[in-house]
Amino acid sequence: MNRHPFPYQLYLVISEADCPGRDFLKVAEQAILGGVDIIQLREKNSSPDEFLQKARQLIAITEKHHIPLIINDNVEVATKVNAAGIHVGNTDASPVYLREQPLIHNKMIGYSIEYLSQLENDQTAASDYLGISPVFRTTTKSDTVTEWGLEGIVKIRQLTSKPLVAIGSVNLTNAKAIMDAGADCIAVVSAICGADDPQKAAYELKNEIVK
Ligand code: TZP
Ligand code: MG
Repeated sequence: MNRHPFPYQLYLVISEADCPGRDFLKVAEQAILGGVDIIQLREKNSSPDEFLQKARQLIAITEKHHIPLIINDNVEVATKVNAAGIHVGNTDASPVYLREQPLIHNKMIGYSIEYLSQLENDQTAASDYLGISPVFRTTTKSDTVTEWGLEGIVKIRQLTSKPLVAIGSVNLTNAKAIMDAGADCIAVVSAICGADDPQKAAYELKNEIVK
């Protein structure tokens, strides 16, 4: 199976709450300077207005650095800021539905895989990349289903040619093994947002995975 190319390798998933005591916009910019090449804004506890405002602030930074901004599970925010894409989970608006919406249809659509059976449906086909969610259990997101592990990546890699983005407790120690198992990209929250020096953390992760 020919793998679909994916031009991004280090994906930062961020919310203001992931960066206590710090300006999340500064963390994002430092992460970009360190090598993050795609960012997702994932705001779970902010009001719709706050989400929109944060997206507006963050897209000013991602556009300045020419990297895509993906919005987690919010069509209105994604369209209003003209984000590059939208990321949805198994219980959100479906990729097939999003692909039919005039304002969304040509945006990048990411879709989290929590069950192997999701690979057999049209939703996967309608997506541009698949999230392996989570590759390892994480305290950052507690309501997860399957811990895929490296074996899960290998298995999913055999079943689809879509780009695979692994998320969940990804760090400097396991990043290379995750890529070697068949992921195209690693996504992190705490490995960068929780680091003393987000730019250095991003640089070290990127250095670990670039061939
Ligand atoms: N989806 C699956 S795991 C996860 C999300 C958003 C959180 C990953 O956070 P961390 O801190 O990189 O483990
Ligand atoms: Mg969701």
